[in-house]
Amino acid sequence: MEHDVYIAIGSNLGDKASTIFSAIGAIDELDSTSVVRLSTLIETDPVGPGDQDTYLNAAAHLRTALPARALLDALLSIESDHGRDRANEERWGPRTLDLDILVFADHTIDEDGLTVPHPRLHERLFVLVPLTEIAPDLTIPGRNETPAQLLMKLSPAR
Ligand code: A4P
Ligand code: MG
Repeated sequence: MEHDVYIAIGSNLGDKASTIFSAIGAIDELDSTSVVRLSTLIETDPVGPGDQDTYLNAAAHLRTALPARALLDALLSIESDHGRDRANEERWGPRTLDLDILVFADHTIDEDGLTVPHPRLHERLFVLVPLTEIAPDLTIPGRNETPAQLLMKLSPAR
């Protein structure tokens, strides 16, 4: 069975745009997975410690027959293939590529190493802006609100 999945993509190290396009290509080549839609790449100020470069952020709509855990493992290995070095980085520090599962069909998952919908989705402008572009009316499981509604709540505070 195929699932509609939404992911967040971020990069703030190296050639950010090339990394993102290459990662999208790699995702499209995964078994029984295709990229349906990619948002505009937006430049965003870093949320996190210290003196980091700006990010390029995007969101993508995928269709996949992979289970959520298999998709996560595949995304983590695409991150490594693009120079992500988790062993030597700090939380929310610079990274070549971050691929997060935002929404996996109507599933809510809370397992070791996998929480879906993504627990910080609703508070991140850099996630909600591109997600609103590609899926304004998607109902976020567990929140029963759309990206557009979540974005409107967030905007006045920032
Ligand atoms: N994990 C659990 N749930 C998921 C999920 N739904 N999708 C686990 C992906 N991974 C998930 O991830 C750590 C572990 O989370 C993974 O091994 C996986 O098992 P990570 O990629 O090392 O950490 P992360 O994504 O940096 O962590 P976190 O805490 O989710 O960070 P956020 O909240 O996503 O923030 N500023 C700008 N402007 N743009 C950004 O993209 N990103 C971050 C990361 C901070 N500041 C940013 C940006
Ligand atoms: Mg991540």
